[in-house]
Amino acid sequence: MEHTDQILEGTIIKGYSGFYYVSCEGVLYECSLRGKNRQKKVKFLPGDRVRFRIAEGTAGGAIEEVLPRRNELLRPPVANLDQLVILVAVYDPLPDLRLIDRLTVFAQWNQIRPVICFNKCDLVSAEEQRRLQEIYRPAGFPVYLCSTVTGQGIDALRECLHGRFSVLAGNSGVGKSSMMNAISDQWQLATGEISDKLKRGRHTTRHVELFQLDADTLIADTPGFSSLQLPEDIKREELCRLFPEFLCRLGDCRFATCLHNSEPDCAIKEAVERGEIPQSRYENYLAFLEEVIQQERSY
Ligand SMILES: Nc1nc2c(ncn2[C@@H]2O[C@H](COP(=O)(O)OP(=O)(O)OP(=O)(O)O)[C@@H](O)[C@H]2O)c(=O)[nH]1
Ligand SMILES: [Mg+2]
Ligand SMILES: [Zn+2]
Repeated sequence: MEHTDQILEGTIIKGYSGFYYVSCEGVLYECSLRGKNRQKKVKFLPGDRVRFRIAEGTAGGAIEEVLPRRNELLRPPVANLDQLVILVAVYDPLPDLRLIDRLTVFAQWNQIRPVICFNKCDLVSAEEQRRLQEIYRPAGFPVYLCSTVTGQGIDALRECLHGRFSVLAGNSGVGKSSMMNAISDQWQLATGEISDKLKRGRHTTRHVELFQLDADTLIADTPGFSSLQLPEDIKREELCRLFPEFLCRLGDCRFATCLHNSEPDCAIKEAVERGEIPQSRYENYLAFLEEVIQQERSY
C-alpha cells in the first residue's frame, strides 16, 4: 500500500507540553516537532506560519519548518502581529496618555499597526470622548470609542480585528477581558472588579493565550503592558519618525539634526504652538527623547 503524506501550511495557535496546535483552513491539528527541529531547539511562537506534514490516516502532524517572521515580540512571546490594539479606559482608571504613546512607538518600531480603543465610554460625556479621539487624528491612528456595557463601538472594533492577528494591550482593569467577551460570547473570560482600596486592577488575566475568532482572526489578551521599556536600539534621531504627525514637517526645521527640543526655528514646536500637533503627543515625545538618550548613554 502506498503512503502519501500531505504538506500543509498553517498558523500556530499555542504550544502546550511539547505539542503545537496549528490552525489550517478552520481545522486545528496537533503537531509534534520533527527530530531535527527538536534538536536544533528552533523556537516556535504563537502566530508563526509553519509547514507541517500529515501522514496518511493520522490526525496529528509534524512541523517541518517555520516560515520567515514579519515581526516577533518577546513579551508576550508572539510572532507575525498585524496590529496592537491599545485598550484604554476613559475613566476608572483614567487614561494614561503616556502609556498610549509608548505603545504606539513600540508598535511602529516593530512594524505593527497601532489601534487605539477607548473603553468605558458609558462613563464620560460625548465631548470628552471626542477630545480623546482628536488627540490621535493628526497621527492617523485608528481610534474606536467603545463600551462593553452599552455595546457602543463593539461592531466596529470586531470589524477591525477581522482577518488579522492582534494583541490586546492595556493596563489592568481597563476591560481587556470584558472586551474579549463582548467581541464574542464563545470565550467567557473571567473579569475582575477593580479593587476599591487600591483603585488598581488585580491582574485577573495571568497568561498569554491566543483566541481564534474565525479561521483567520487571532487575538491575544495579555496581562498589563504598563512597564514597557522603549526598544533599546532606537536612536535619538529616529524617535521623531515614530510620531507620524511629525513626519511631513521634519524637513522644515532650520537644522537637519534638529531633535525638536531646544533648537530655534523648529517646525515641530511651531506646529505644537499652532495646535496642529497635540500638546500631550509632543510632551511625551520629549519624555521619550530623554529616555532614549539615557539608554544610549548606558551602553
Ligand atoms: N463602566 C464600564 N465598566 C467596564 C467596561 N468594561 C469593563 N468594565 C469593568 O471594568 C473592570 C475590569 O474589567 P476586566 O475586563 O476584568 O479588565 P482587564 O483589563 O481584563 O483586567 P486584567 O485582567 O486585570 O488586566 C470590571 O469590573 C468590568 O466590569 C465598560 O465598558 N464600562
Ligand atoms: Mg483580564
Ligand atoms: Zn525641529
